[in-house]
Amino acid sequence: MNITRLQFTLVLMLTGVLSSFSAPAQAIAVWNESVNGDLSDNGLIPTDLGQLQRGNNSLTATFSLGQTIPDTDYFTFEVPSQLSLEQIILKSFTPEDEGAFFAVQTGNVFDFVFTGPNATGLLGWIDVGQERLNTDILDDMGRANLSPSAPGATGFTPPLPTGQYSFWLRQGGERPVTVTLDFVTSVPEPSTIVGLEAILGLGSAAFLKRNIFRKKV
Ligand SMILES: [Ca+2]
Ligand SMILES: [Ca+2]
Repeated sequence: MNITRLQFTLVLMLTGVLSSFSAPAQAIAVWNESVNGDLSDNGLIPTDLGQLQRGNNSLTATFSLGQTIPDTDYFTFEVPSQLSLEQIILKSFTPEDEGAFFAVQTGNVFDFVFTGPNATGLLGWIDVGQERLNTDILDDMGRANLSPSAPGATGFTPPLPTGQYSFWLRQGGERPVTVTLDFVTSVPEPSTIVGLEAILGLGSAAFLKRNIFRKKV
């Protein structure tokens, strides 16, 4: 198939765009309580982590609902424009025989309080333990609206789009739980190809996708 100079230029542009989508994720230490201090105990003033970066944004926190030293952790961050939150990977969870509760709200405050077995006001939540180690828990949080034990959450299907989100890490027992979470962002799937199809013609775009993606395998 012959392609014109304009089409060739667009090939180079498209190659650059696709390369940016496939760049390896970087591990970024956004917050580690052993270094940065305790996350806020007050949901109305959650610790502001700022904007997430592209790649893996790592957070490590220790929390407990102990009667002697209670410590819940609230934080908020922004998923900036051009990025979406694809996954939350549970990278570590100790001790192994404990459980914890994570929840997310939209906005920069976490004002939800339990008033019974009802999650109305939450975007999503999850009961989590070591059995979910090295798995994505964002999709599970999004299915919380289907829970019969605490119905009412809004629910969602990942990725979460650009916006402000607030989180609550809570443990129901005396012993502190320590977790590391990787908040994984990426550039949303390209609509660019669709636009280029209109410019190049379906045959040319299909040719490009076949050859560019074949190169990446
Ligand atoms: Ca803490
Ligand atoms: Ca705290």
